[in-house]
Amino acid sequence: MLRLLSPHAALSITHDSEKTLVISDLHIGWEMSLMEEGVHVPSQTGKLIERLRGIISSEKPDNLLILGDIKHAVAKIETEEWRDVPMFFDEVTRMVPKVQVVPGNHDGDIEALLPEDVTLLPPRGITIGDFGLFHGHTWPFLEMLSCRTLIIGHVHPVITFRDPIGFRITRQIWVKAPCNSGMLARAMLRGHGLRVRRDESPDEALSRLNIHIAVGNLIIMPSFNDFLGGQAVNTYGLVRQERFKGFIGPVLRSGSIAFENAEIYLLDGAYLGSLGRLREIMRAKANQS
Ligand SMILES: [Mn+2]
Repeated sequence: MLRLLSPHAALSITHDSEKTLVISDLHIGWEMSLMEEGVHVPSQTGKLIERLRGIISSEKPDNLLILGDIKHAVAKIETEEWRDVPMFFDEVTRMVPKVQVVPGNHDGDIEALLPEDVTLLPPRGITIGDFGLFHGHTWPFLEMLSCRTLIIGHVHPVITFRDPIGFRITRQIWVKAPCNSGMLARAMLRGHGLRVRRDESPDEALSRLNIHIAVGNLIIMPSFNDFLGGQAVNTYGLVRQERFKGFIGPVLRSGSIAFENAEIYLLDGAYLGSLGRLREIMRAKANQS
């Protein structure tokens, strides 16, 4: 069973009487990269820890799963990260019995920063019951095609619009999109370097591997660090913007995700409508002005 923990960028999955709290995209050390731009923002790590403490004390999960991008610097470890990442895990491992990390694209060398009691999972993710969870910058395990729902982070989805005065409003969102399982299966088989014979369907190729396709939708999590920038899904869409093409990850790029029919929710749970409808509103406005 999955629950969105509004108003937080967090969800919980209960499976076999174990409750897992899931968050994504902490980007610890992000303030340092702003500093290089000349903007001085004090470390936000303490705030992230306190917010997480609040959620954990009310939800009482057995397990905390962090879906990638713990830290901000991609390949190296910044000075501030050497301090803040261990501090974060030091606090967090005292709040919850088990902590697991799926590495994201920003988590190069993350092992060096993780205490021993934190489990580092493979970048291809983890399956919990009917849910397949991975960061989103790389293909997940092929076996996850048999999960009903895939859950990723990575893109920090937001919605943005202008009010009548012209002020820009940006809010973090949840995206729940239908997924064409056949198309995704074909793309994933290719991504894993497996050939589908011309005379067989992806279903047949996968059933030879004992995998039965069940995937029906994809959830994109908002970033737990609410200070970060995000991708405005209603103005540019997720895949269309050229400079994000490489970034967006193979699953979103596969053409199998029906973004136009995606359901968009604010963090407080309010349903805003389908992404297609929200985009239409944007386009109509643009034509007016
Ligand atoms: Mn990422």
